[in-house]
Amino acid sequence: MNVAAFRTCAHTGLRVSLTAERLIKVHAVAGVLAILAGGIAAVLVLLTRWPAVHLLDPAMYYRALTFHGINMLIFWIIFFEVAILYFAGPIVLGSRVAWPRAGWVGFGLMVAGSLLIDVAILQGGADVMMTSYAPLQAVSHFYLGWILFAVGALVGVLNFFATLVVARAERTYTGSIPLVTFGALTAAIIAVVALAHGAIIYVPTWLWSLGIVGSLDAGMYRLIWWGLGHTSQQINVSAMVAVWYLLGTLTVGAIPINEKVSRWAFVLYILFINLASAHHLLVDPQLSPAWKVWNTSYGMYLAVLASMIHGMTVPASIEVAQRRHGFAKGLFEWLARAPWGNPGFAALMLSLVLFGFMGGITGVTFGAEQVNIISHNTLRIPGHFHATVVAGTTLAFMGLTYYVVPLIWRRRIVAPSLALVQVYAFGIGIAIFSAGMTTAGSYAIPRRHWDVQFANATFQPPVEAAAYVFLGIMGLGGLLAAVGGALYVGITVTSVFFGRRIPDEAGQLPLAAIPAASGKHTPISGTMVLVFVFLAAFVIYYFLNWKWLAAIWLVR
Ligand code: HEM
Ligand SMILES: [Cu+2]
Repeated sequence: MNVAAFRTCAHTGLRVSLTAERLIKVHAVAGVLAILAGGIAAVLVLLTRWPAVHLLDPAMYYRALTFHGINMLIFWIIFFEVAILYFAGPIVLGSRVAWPRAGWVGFGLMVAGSLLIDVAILQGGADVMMTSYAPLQAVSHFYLGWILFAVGALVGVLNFFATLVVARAERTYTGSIPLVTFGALTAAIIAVVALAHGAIIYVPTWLWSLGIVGSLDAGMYRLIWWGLGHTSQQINVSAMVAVWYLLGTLTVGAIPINEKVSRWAFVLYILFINLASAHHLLVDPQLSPAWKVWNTSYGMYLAVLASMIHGMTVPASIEVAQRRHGFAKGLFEWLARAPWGNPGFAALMLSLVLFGFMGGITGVTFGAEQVNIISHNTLRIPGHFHATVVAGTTLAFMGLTYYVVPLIWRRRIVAPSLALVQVYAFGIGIAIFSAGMTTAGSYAIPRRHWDVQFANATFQPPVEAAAYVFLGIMGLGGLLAAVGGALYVGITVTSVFFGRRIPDEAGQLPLAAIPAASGKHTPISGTMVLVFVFLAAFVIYYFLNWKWLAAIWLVR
C-alpha cells in the first residue's frame, strides 16, 4: 500500500486518501455545474408557469422543463451522492479507494452521459421530459446518455462496496461501520435496485429509438421506469438522512440516541420502499385496484415509518447534545440556543422540518389510492416533491458543502454570513414556492402544462381566481429560492478558488465537541412535543383531503 497517498486531517484526525479526496472534488464540481444549469432552466420554467409572466412559448417550455428535471434530479443529486459515497466509504473509514482507476472511469461515463443528454435536449431532439414515457421518442443519443450515466454511477457504487471490503480486510477501523457509512450503504444498495430497473428500461428504449425494436408497451414502460424513478428518490432520502446525522455531529456534537433503532430504520427503506413505486401508477388502467391498494398501503407505510423514526431520532440527538452542553432549561432552550447562525445547522434544521411537514405529509396523503385521484397530474405533485428533493435533500447537501469545502479543499468559505443568507433564502423560498404550488394544484391546476388558461382550447375548464393568487405566491417563492440557489453556486465556486487556505493544524475549524454523557438520563421532551405537533398536522391534512375527495361527488 502506498502510504504517501494519504494525509492526516488535523481537524478530525481522519486518515484521508488523496484519491478519494480528488474523486470527491470532481464529482462535487460536476454536481454544482449541474445545479447551475438546472437552476437557469428552473427560472425559465417558473416564469412560464406564473400566468402573470408566461415567458416561454410551448415548445421551449417543455424543453426547459426536460432540461430542468434531468439536470436537477439526476445530475446534481447523483453526482453529489457519488461524492458522498467517496466520503462515507474511504474517508470516514480511513481506507484507500479500492479501485482508483475505476473511480475515474465511472466519473468519465457519468460526464459523457450527462453531456449526451444535455446536447440532445438543447438541440431539440428530446422534448420528452424527465420520465421520457414511450411512445414519446427522443433521438437515440439521449437514451444512450442515460445508459452511460447509469453505468458510471453503478461503477461508483460498486467501488464503494469494494472499499468497504478493503477497509475491513485491512482493518482501518474497528467494530461495526459508523452510522453515516451505514446510511450511505443503504443508499448504495437501493441504488443497485434502481440502476437495474434503469438498465431494463433504457436498453430496449434505446434499441427502439434506433429502430431495432419495433414498439414499446406504454404501460410496461411506466411500470419499469418508476422502478428506477421512485427508487432513486429513496436513494435521496437515505443519503439525506445520513447527511442529517453527519451534520448533527459536526454542528452540535450530536451522537445518535439509539444506533440500533436508526440502523433498523435504514433497513426498512431497503425492504419496503420499492413498493411505493406503485403510487406513480395509481391512475393507470392496466393495473387492478387490489394491486394498487396493496402496494400503496401496508408495506409502503413501513418505509414511511422509517422516515418518521429518523425524523424523531435526529432532533432528539440534537436535543440531548444541546442539553449536555448546558442548554437544559424548560422544553425548548436547547432549540432556542442552537447555532442558528451556522449555515450547516440552519440547513439541517430547515431540511428536516420542511421535508417532514411539507414533503412527508403531502407524499403519504397523495400516495393513498383514493386521494390520488384528486391530486394526480396536478401541481400538487411537483409541490410535494420540491419539498422532498429540494427543501429536503438539496438543502441538506448545500449545508454539507459548507463543511466539505473546508475539510476537503482546505479553503475557508468566503462570506460566511452570505452563506447563512443563502441557506435561509433557499429554504424559505422553496417552502413558499412549494406551498403556493401545492395549493394552486388543489384548485386542479395541472402540472407540466404550458397554459393554465387553456386559451386556444375548445373546452374551457373554469379556473378559480384564487388559483392565480397561489400561482403568484409560487412565482415569488421560486424567485427567492433561485436567489438562494445562485448564491450557493457563487459562494462555493469562489470559496474553492479564492477562499483563504486553511493550515492543517488542529483547532482551525469550528467542529462541535461531543458533549460528555452526564450519567443520568437526558430527557428529549422538547422533541416529543414536536413529534406530536407533526402527527396532529399529519392527521388534519390527511382527513381534510378525504373531505375534499368526498366533496367532488356532490352527494346531497
Ligand atoms: C430555485 C429552485 C427551483 C425552482 C424555482 C423550481 C421550479 C420548478 C417548476 C416551476 C417546475 C415545473 C412544474 C410543472 O410545470 O409541472 C419544476 C419541475 C421540476 N423540478 Fe424544479 N425547481 C427548483 C429546483 C429543483 C431542484 C433542486 C430539483 C431536484 C433536485 C427539482 C426537480 C424538479 C423536477 C424533477 C421537476 C419535474 C419535471 C417534469 O415534470 O418532468 N427542481 N421545477
Ligand atoms: Cu415515488
